[in-house]
Amino acid sequence: MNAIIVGISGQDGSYLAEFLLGKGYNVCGVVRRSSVTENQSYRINHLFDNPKLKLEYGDLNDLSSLVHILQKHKPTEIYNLAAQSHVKISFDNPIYTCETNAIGTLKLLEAIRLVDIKIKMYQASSSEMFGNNIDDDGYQRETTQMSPVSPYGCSKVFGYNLTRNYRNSYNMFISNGILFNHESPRRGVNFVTNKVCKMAVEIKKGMIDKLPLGNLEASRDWGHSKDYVEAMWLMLQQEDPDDFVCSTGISHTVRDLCEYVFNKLDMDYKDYVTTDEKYFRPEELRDLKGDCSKLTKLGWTPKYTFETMLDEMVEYWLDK
Ligand code: NAP
Ligand code: G4F
Repeated sequence: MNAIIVGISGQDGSYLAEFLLGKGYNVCGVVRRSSVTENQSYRINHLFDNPKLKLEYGDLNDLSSLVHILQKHKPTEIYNLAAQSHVKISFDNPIYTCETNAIGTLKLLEAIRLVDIKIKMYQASSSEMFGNNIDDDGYQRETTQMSPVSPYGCSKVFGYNLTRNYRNSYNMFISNGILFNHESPRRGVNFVTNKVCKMAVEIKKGMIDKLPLGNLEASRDWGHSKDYVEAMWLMLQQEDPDDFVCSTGISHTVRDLCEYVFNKLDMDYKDYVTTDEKYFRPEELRDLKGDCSKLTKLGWTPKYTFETMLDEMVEYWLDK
């Protein structure tokens, strides 16, 4: 039970590390060199006393670092969570996004092929890959056609296709989790849920006056990261590798999100939320709603609802 998490310092990486350590795994986290290490590790500082956790410097863009880490830690499972994960920023930095998310994934696949082809791999694929395609019943699922509408979505389709190609060509155990949006108090504050929770609390405390947002009508299927990392692990415990959608099946607009969070703080979002062109994307993904029935057949069910997740996030910022 040796797991490597590439991207351990991110939202999902930190919850997955907690989950795997709780199951008795030896966990090696791959972190990038940063000039401000304390900022980089704030999500995982509380795990540092655990002797089963080790960190290694490495980068998805550096094949030699990946090969050395795999040779040293001899993992049975690898979770590839590393990415430039912000959709809007992928329009500003498309080449970096594709080099990391697409070619970086290829480098990890090659490292596994070079070191030990029997290592199981989880690939963090995304509902962003579907773009604006929706099945007739209003859902996206494993069979829905993929037509991404952002450099990020394109990079993830590359990673998804390549992992399937390696699975079929070399008989490797690689599963894609096609995860819909998932959030938590550990979510980056430039993603819309945590931005709204943090800034609504700041308005409540009199620290700021307004909350500028982009498209309020976009709708997303929002779940909790803690629930979704359990699904990642479950996918690697199956007899055979496969691809699975992970979602709640319920979607809300950004406007609904604002209404819920501001109501919770006894405020009316209409008094504070403004729109600013700079938060709109050149091409927008309008609606996401996932059908995760294939995954629920493995026994997965989310514990959080949209409301309990936002309650936790608002409480976090109130405490802070
Ligand atoms: P996140 O918080 O942005 O974390 C991304 C992680 O990747 C961080 O640890 C980051 O390290 C690391 N990273 C970035 N570039 C790297 C590189 N070149 N080499 C090594 N590590 C690198 O993202 P998340 O929300 O946890 O998401 C995890 C994965 O799931 C990502 O691949 C994301 O695209 C995918 N995904 C997320 C969602 C979602 O709603 N959260 C949905 C579908 C798919 P630093 O701390 O050094 O930046
Ligand atoms: O929170 P977001 O930035 O997440 P987005 O773009 O859906 O991407 C997230 O989910 C994907 C899964 O589908 C992941 F693969 C990806 O890594 C990431 O985790 O934006 C959500 C929606 C968008 O429609 C955006 O246009 O909120 C809208 N929005 C409106 N105002 C805003 C804002 N988004 C951000 N980040 N900031 C705003 O001010």
